Amino acid sequence: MASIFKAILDWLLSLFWKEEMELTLVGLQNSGKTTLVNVIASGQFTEDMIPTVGFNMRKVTKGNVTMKLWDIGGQPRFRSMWERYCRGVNAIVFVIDAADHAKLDQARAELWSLLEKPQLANIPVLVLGNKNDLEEALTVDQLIEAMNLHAITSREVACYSISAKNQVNIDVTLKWLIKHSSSSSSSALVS
Ligand SMILES: Nc1nc2c(ncn2[C@@H]2O[C@H](COP(=O)(O)OP(=O)(O)OP(=O)(O)O)[C@@H](O)[C@H]2O)c(=O)[nH]1
Ligand SMILES: [Mg+2]
Repeated sequence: MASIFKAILDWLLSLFWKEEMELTLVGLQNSGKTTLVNVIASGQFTEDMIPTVGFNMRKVTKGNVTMKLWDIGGQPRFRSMWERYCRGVNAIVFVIDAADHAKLDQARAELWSLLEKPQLANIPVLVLGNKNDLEEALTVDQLIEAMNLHAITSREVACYSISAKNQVNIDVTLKWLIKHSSSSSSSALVS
């Protein structure tokens, strides 16, 4: 009986308290963007991902928040699209393969080039160092250093070390994202 009551209450609350947010995932190819979207949507890791051609859009509902997730291909030929898909979103999620040391410089250059676009000024950025299940993955502090995140002062930025594969820190990632479904929040760099 109590559970029926709670279900009705939840349903009533959801009628009055519904939020929608739009997020864009960018980052170099093979960093794990599509894998992460799948994990968020289904709670399951899917091993054999094919590189994204162009973009995918997924709508996911978590509690009372509906997230529209734009997952953009990371290969060089798709990077000119990144800015367009980042315009007007609640947050930009920049995914990095934290274990691929050879691509870190390129990841930093692409991140900074994106953040310099005037149209994207002030949009909060969440930098995710993915694949922390791999031994060679950078720690969150190393990633903050490598991406020079402390130099970002004009917008909100946070950085987490995650594993889409082992579902590590997906909860804090979602929490941060949902917090940014309204533009009223403010917080400093999280490490
Ligand atoms: N070890 C490990 N592998 C991962 C993780 N997340 C993704 N991968 C693997 O990394 C590869 C690339 O994943 P994708 O999700 O296709 O990467 P993407 O960023 O969408 O790539 P593009 O669509 O080309 O931009 C796949 O083989 C995934 O299984 C992780 O947390 N740990
Ligand atoms: Mg992809």
